[in-house]
Amino acid sequence: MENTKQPLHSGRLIIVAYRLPFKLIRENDEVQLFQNSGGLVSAVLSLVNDQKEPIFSSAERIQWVGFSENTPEELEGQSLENDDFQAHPVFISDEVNENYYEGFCNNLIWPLCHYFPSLARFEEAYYDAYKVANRLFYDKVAEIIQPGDVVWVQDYQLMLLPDMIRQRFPENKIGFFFHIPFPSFELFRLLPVAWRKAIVDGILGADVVGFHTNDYVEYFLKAARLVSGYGNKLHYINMSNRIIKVDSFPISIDFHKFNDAFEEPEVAVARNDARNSLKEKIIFSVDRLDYSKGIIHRLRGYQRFLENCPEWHEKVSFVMVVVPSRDTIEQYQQMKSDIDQTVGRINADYGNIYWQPIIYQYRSMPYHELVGMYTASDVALITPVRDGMNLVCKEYVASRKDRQGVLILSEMAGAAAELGEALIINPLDQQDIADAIKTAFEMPIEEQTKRMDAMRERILDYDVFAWTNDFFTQMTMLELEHERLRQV
Ligand code: GDG
Repeated sequence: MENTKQPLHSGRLIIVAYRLPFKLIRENDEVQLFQNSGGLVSAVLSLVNDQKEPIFSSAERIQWVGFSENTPEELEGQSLENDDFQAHPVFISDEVNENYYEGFCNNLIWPLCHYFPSLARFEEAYYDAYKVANRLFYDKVAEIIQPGDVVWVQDYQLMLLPDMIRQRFPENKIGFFFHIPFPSFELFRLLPVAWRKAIVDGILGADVVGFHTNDYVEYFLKAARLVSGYGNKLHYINMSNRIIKVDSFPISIDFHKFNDAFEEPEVAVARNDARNSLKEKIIFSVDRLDYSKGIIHRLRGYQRFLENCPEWHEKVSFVMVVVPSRDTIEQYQQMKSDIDQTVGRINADYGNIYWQPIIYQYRSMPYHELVGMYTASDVALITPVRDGMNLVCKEYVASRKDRQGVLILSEMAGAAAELGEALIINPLDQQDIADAIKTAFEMPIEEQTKRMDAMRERILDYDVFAWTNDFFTQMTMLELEHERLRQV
C-alpha cells in the first residue's frame, strides 16, 4: 500500500549490488521474476513501506542495478520490474566475470578480509577485470541516475564504484556498506600499493560508509589515514569540499518474521518431527560451505566433547547442514572432502547401530525446516573463524519464542559484539568448544531464558528495519551538516 506521508528524501533510491533482487527464470519465451526473500531485499523495501516516517516515496519503484546471469538477447523486450523493484541488469562477459568475481572478489578480497592471506591470489588480471566490472556497474548507474537520487552501493564487489559515481555526479548522495570484516592494517597492507589506494579512495567516494562493528570502522579509518592520508575526527573525514561519515551499523534480521514463525503449522511439524526422531539433546548448525565458517573446527570441538563426556553418548544428535557454495573452486572441494572424512570418522568412531552422533546434510533447507530446526535445538553451535556479522545466530535467537535454547558463538563473528549472553568461544580451541557444549547441556532453563531474553530484546530493538533507518538517518544528518557548512 502506498505510504502517503512526505518522505525524507525526495529522489529515488538506487541500490547497486552484485546480485539482483530477483532471479530471472525463462519459461517458454517469457522471463518470470522470483523475488529473493533475503535480508537486504526486505530491509530495503521497508524504506518505502514499513517506516513510520517513510525515507523514500513509495510512488517510485526502487531502482536496482545488479549483475545479470542472462545475456542481453535473452532479456530483450522483457519487463524487468515488479511492484517493488525495477531491475537494471549489468552484463559482464564470462571471461571478465571469472577474473572479477571468482578472481579478485573470491580469490583475493574474501580470503584477505577473513584472515586467510595464504589463500589470497594477487593476479594483475584479477585487478584489471575488477576495474572493468566496476566501470560496467558505473555505466548502468550513469544511464539511470537523476538529480536527487540516492545511491546505496553494497559490498566488496563494488569498492571502486562510489568514487566513480562521485566524480561525475557530485551532487547525488551516495552510501556504501561493507558486509564482510574489514581487516586490520597488517592484512590490508598486503595488497599492492596502487590497489589498496584505489580501494580506499573508491569507498571514500561515498558520503556515509558503513561496517558491522566498531573494530572494522577503526581498521578502515586507519587504512584511510595510512594509505591515503585522510585523518578523521570522531569518525568524520573532512575533505576539502565535503564530509564523510564512517560508522558501524550492525546488520540485523526481521525479528518478527522469525519470532512469529514459531507457531506456523509447517514449522511446528518440522520441530516435532526433529524432536521425535532425534536424541534427547539436539545441536544444530547451518552455513554455506566456506573456510571462514569454521566447520572443521566445530567438528573437532564436538569430537573433543564426545571424548570428554561418555555420559552423553547416545543422548545427543548434532545436525550439521552445509549449503553448497563456490564448490567449483579447488579449495572448496578440498574443504568439502575434509568435512566428509571428518564426519565419517567421528560417526565411525563413536556411533553404533542405534546412534549416529552427526547427521550431516550437504544441501540447503526450505525455510520452514530451517526454523523447525532452530526451534527444536537445545544448542546452536556457531563457530566461524571469521565472519562479518553472522545472521544465523540472530535468527536462532529470534526464533526462540519459547525463550529456551543456548547459543554457542565464536568470538570471531561480528555478532559476538552484540550477543554477550551467548556462550562465547574461541573456535580454534577444541577444549573451549567441548566445555561450552557441556555447559549448555547442563544449563538450567531459568538461566537459558535469562540469556535468551536479553539477546532477544537487543535484536528486537535493532532489527533489520532499524538498521536501514539508522543508515539513512545518518545520510540525512550529514546532508543537514553540509547545509550548515555551506551557510557558514
Ligand atoms: C555475508 C557475511 C553477514 C543459510 N542456509 C540456509 C539458509 N541460510 C540463510 C540464513 C541466513 C543467511 O542464509 C546466511 O547469512 P550469514 O550472515 O550467516 O552469512 P553470509 O552468507 O556469509 O553473509 C556475513 C551477511 O553477509 C550480512 O551482512 O552477516 O558475515 O559473510 O539468513 O538463514 N536459508 C534457508 N535454507 C538454508 O539451508 N532457507
